Amino acid sequence: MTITTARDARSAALLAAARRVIPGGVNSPVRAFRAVGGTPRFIVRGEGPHLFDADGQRFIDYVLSWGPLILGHAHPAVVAALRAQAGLGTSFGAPTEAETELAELIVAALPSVEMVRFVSSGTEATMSALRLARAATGRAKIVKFAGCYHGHADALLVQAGSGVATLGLPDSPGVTPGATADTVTAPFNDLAAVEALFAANPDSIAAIIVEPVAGNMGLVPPRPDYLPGLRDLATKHGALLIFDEVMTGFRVAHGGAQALYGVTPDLTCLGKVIGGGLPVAAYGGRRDLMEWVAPSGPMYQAGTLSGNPLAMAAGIATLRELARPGVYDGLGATATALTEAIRSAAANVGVPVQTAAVGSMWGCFFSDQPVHDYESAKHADTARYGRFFHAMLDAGVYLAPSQFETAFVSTAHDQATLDATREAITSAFAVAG
Ligand code: HOZ
Repeated sequence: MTITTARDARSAALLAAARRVIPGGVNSPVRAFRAVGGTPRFIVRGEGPHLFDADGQRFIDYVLSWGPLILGHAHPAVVAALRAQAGLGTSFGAPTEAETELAELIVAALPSVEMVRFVSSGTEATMSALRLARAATGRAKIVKFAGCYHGHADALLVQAGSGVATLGLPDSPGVTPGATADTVTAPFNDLAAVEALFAANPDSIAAIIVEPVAGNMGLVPPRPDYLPGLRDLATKHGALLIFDEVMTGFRVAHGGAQALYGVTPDLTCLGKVIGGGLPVAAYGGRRDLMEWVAPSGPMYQAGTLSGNPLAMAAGIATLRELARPGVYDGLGATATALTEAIRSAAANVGVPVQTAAVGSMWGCFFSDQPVHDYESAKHADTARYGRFFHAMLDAGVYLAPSQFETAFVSTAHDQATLDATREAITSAFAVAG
């Protein structure tokens, strides 16, 4: 039973209406507050670091549309670019110069990406990158890691993080055994397990796909030897290494996790930040691989709204802002300050907590054990997270409604925002314990 309060009465009414025509009343399960209880807030407006809900409340937002809004809500440069493009037309289904411009910004920033193909969602990007890896290697199997989430394509919905982890689903009905027969899994941060998969599947693994910084089982950074080790294993066994940088691309560093950790993947998936809040994703990589993609080569992949001009305009405006000197240092300092605030407030009330920050991604687990993979992430106290989440919400701070997600900061999160969040953290620990 959902208890409605004066603070969420309008959201509750809107949810009831939505539930009549939309499954669960939401268009993506992670929005539904299922793991924390209560009413998902219906949002009417965003501005800078703030969200405003249908009941007239203001929240400091650390979800930021699940990562894309690295400049905060309604950044003037993004809004101006969208206004200008909207007046010229919203979709042509034909090439535009803006597609080349955004592609050039990406190629210039990411060391491993020589060519890029735009799609409309992260799911499409990972699904297409896998098809490409299979086409180029002539092999069928893929390695994925428990707790990593690469969108909802059938072959990747195996031991998946994000909403699948939040809802505690073993696997999804509708995904046939055939669709996942070529997906083999290993624990994150465990190189020996990957070596064992290669030994058990000789000459048949097309690719390893990994979130270089896992962000869909909560935030779990890679161990220092992990990404270089995956690179070596892929090369040694003739497989491709795919970095799913949908979350980390242009977020943990201008050049993504591959620049931060100095590891070169063969293919990269992007999304979120590159669309500046509009539906854009991409896959890219070495020229010889990307030239397999139709019409250059035989691997088919297409999309009516791919390279959509509004989305390109928002992406270009965002990446231009991110090229300013010092942007990533500032973002990283804010994220680190937030984890320090959580650690110190937790210590004051004797609550065990593990925190992590990588660039502008940050997170915490209510656990007395270090978290390095999905098993250790699942050890966290999700009931305590739920209490903390609601205490923060009551104090005006909007976090992800699940222990198994990552928090983000934007360039709009200034000192005043940080100070207000610190106060909220202290009061939330006092209330939620
Ligand atoms: N990667 C996002 C959250 N972990 C996806 C958001 C969604 O599923 O709606």
